[in-house]
Amino acid sequence: MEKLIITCAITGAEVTKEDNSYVPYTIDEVTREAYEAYNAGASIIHLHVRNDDGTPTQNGKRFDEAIKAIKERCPDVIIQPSTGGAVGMSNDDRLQPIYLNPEMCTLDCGSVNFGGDEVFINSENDIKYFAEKIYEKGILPELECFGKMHIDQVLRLYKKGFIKGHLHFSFVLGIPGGMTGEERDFIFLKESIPSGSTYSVAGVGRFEFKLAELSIKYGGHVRVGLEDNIFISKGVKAEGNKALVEEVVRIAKLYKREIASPDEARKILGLKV
Ligand code: KMH
Ligand code: ZN
Repeated sequence: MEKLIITCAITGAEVTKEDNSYVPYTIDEVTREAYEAYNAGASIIHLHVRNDDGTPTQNGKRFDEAIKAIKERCPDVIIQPSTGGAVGMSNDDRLQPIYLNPEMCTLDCGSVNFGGDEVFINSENDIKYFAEKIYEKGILPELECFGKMHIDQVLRLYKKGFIKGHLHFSFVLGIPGGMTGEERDFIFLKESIPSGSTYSVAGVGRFEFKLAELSIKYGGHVRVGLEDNIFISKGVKAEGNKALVEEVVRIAKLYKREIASPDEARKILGLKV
């Protein structure tokens, strides 16, 4: 089986220090969390940035500062900035980090309810617009799918040439309003993608480790991190992103699945080494 790519989503846009005091806001905090996750086994850092007060931002300068600081401590790590940002941000605001020429970024492949009044909007035309800008820069998008219909959307856009090259999916399951993360959901999704493509699974909340284990078992890849889940076990808060990555490494050992270094992850994803 291919080595396991672990992505760590260190901060996101929604969780706060009130939820878990390790959620990083400042550049120093973001760098600490990325460094510790990398040392624990993460080869990709899924990156959102915040202002020092914790509010989410897609400001290009803030991303630049964060990426430079992370690269100084972990020079070979793959940085995957979010183009999702936070609910309600404009498309051009969300796209700011791609102008820093990262190797990867996210491409959200459909709309989804985010609980309460929040709707994360990604219309078909939005996806085409993001894809055009992302491929123009030669960036590999991680295709974030919150349910089966988003995979179908990707396949339609692939046929029409709007999405191209290697298909690397991320199944994000367990969002309130999105698809749940039961085993049957995971199996349905992994069997719905074309052969030759790769996938990673991000289980939100209680689904995080259950889905990580399934993906490890079936040859997929895994995303964990405080963006998705703040607990290491029921009712016990994780002491940072490092603890979440270490738990994935522990499960991977049980299945004799080796962990990919950043360069090994690049090879699996078809990125330049
Ligand atoms: N924060 C969510 C609204 C992504 O990074 O591309 C969107 C999100 C997806 O986190
Ligand atoms: Zn994100």
